[in-house]
Amino acid sequence: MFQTLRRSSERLHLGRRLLTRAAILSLVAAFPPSALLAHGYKAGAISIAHPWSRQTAPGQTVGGGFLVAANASDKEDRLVSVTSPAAAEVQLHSMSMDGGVMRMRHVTGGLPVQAHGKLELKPGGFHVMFIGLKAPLKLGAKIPATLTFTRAGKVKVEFAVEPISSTGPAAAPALDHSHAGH
Ligand SMILES: [Cu+2]
Repeated sequence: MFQTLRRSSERLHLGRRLLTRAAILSLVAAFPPSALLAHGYKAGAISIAHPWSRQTAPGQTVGGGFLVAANASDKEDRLVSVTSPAAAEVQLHSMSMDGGVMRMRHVTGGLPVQAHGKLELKPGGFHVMFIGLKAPLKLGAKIPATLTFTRAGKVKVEFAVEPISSTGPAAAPALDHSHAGH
C-alpha cells in the first residue's frame, strides 16, 4: 500500500516535469526563431531596435541598413552619422518615387528623432547606405557600425544580415505594437 502510494506520487512528479517542459516548448513555439534573435541597443534616451541589412550578391558594392530609433526624452535628437569598418563610406539616404522611378538621395545634416517619437529606417524610405563594401554581406553576419546622435552621442550597434528577400525586420511582430500610434 505504502509502496503504491509512493510510486503514484513519483508518477505525478514526473507528470509535472513533463508538463513544465511542454509549457516551455509551447512558449518557444509562440515566438518565431527570428524574433528571439531581435537585438536592441540604448544610448541615453535613445533606444535602437533591431538594426538589420540584406545579404548582398558577389560584386555588389552597396548595401542598405535599417533600424528603428526611439526617443524617450522630451527633446528632439538627431542621427547625424553612421560609420562602419565594413564599408568605405556610410551615408544616410532618402528614397522616394520620382516619375515612377525609385530614387535615393544622400541626406546631409542627419535625420531627426522627434521628442517621444521615433525615426524609422526601412526599405523604401530613409535608410543607411553602406558604400564600397569591403566584402559581400553574408546571411547571418553582424555588421558592426557606430551611430552618432547629437544628444545621445555614439552608440555601437550590429546590423544583422537577413535574406535578400527580406522586406522588414525579422522582429516585425514585436515592433508592430509600437506602430499603433501612427
Ligand atoms: Cu541608398
